[in-house]
Amino acid sequence: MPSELPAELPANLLPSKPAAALSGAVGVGVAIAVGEIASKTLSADPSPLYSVGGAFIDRFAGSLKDIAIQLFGKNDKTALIVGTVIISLCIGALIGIGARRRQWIPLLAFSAFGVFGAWAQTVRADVGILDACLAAICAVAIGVACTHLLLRLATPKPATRMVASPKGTPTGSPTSATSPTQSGPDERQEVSLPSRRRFLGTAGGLIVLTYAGMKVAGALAGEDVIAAVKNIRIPRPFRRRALPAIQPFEVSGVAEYVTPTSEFYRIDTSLRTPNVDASTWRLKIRGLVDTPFEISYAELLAMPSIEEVVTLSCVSNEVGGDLIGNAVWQGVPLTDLLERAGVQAEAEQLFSRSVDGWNSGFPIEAATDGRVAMVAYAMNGARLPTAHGFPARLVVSGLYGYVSATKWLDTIELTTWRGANGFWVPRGWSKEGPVKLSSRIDVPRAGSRVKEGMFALGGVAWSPSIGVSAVEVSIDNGPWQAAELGSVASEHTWVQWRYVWSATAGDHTARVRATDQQGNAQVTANQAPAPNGATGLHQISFSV
Ligand SMILES: Nc1nc2c(c(=O)[nH]1)N[C@H]1C(S)=C(S)[C@@H](COP(=O)(O)O)O[C@H]1N2
Ligand SMILES: [Mo]
Repeated sequence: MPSELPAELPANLLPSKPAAALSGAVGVGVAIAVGEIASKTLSADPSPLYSVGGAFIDRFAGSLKDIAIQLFGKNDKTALIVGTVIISLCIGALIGIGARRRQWIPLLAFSAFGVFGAWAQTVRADVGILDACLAAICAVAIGVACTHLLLRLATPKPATRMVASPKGTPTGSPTSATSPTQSGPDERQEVSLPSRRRFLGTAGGLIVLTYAGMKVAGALAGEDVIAAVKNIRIPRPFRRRALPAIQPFEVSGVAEYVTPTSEFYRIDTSLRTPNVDASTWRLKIRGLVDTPFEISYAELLAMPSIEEVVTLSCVSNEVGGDLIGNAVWQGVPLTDLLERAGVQAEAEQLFSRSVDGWNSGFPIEAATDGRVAMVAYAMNGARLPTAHGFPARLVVSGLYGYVSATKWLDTIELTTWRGANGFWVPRGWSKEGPVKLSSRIDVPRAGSRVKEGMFALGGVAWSPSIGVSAVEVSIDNGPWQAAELGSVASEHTWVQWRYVWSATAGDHTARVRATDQQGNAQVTANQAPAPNGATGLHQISFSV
């Protein structure tokens, strides 16, 4: 064994473990920030970080049976990204500790990170492989360099003077025959300790730079949409849909008939809301059609449009839940686009894809049977907000969002029923998703206390594309009593209801049920949202 190359460096010539851990973690942080900036400047968006988060959602969204997986509200998404960063930093700390004795570890481990990030970018989002690799190489190179720089600053240097023998030195052990240093070099090296201030100063500087880099990357992400939408003017609809002039009653606390855009529920799997540039966006229509075509945003807006009021509901909405809203939508009827393409006889499914890869599908009949089915570009009189699918989305009355309401619409493909499955189908949700007749009590709130005397209960009921014909209320399991119904723009929207009751002191329960325009009664058996929508009657307890 060549004696001049000891397998292990003596421990007193290594960086301390905390310093090494910090070096690795800072290196990973720098690499993530570089990945963010590089992918923004290379237009390799979404970045490695967000692509990895997205891949996580794709992979695990279905196996987490909880409905929260479909919700993925703003907080869940932030939590996912923050969690990904924290886990990465911890792995970085381990890399740093490993690098104390094995200098090749950072390069290898960071490269693995880079490959994973680039893989997620190219496979999950359609980032070009060259751009993804370039971003990964920048991130890995700079991250590894920072880790090594810090490790070097933390490494004690051998002093020139050698100490002849441990004998007689205070650290020398009389039982050194069994001590692990026995096989090491005979001489003890004196070391000059690294400057703690220089190490911490450099690490701190890199952390500040990383933070600033993430902020810059975030700002780069916000810019384009604002620039792109400045000159957009929504045309007047070719055919308007009048809102009810007045409602026969108003119960304060009941959901407004038209949900304000800012209060409209939001559900999607996208980690970073797609920023679509309307000036280059094109809606593609293809598949089993005679003449596939593409249409630009300006061309879409130039087509005759309709305005319709449609209630949109999420399949994850629990009985009594609020994942539902009613809005005025403006857009181009699907039938106009399908006519232009010439749908072939074998086509059974209208399958649509979002710019971020999410997809959904429903039977073609839903687009052609006369219900509202459109490519919508405006919501409540303004262009679609980014969160709700700018520049265009599908709105189909009577179908849950997960099978129909594709936001950031990119492609409409006509295919067979077996030809494609939407995003949620292999994740345990039904292939077909008609909205179930349902009703909700908004007033009084569950658990609240109301005043004795005449009191109005109120809420909403819906069966989009069929309409609601009756709502009944039962207090304390008493007989079902007819509620008054509000006015509606069409059968595609929910209806507000009111039931006036003389409140007597004590604890009470209230239940609500609805009947649709075809005479079907609301299903009373309780069923969870998965796989095709919750059933059961909404019941609340309150006291007077
Ligand atoms: N691109 C894309 N579109 C999507 C989704 C999604 O995850 N990605 N989710 C769908 C689901 S499950 C619902 S309920 C509706 C919600 O639309 P909203 O966010 O405008 O309320 O969008 C649908 N469109
Ligand atoms: Mo949904």
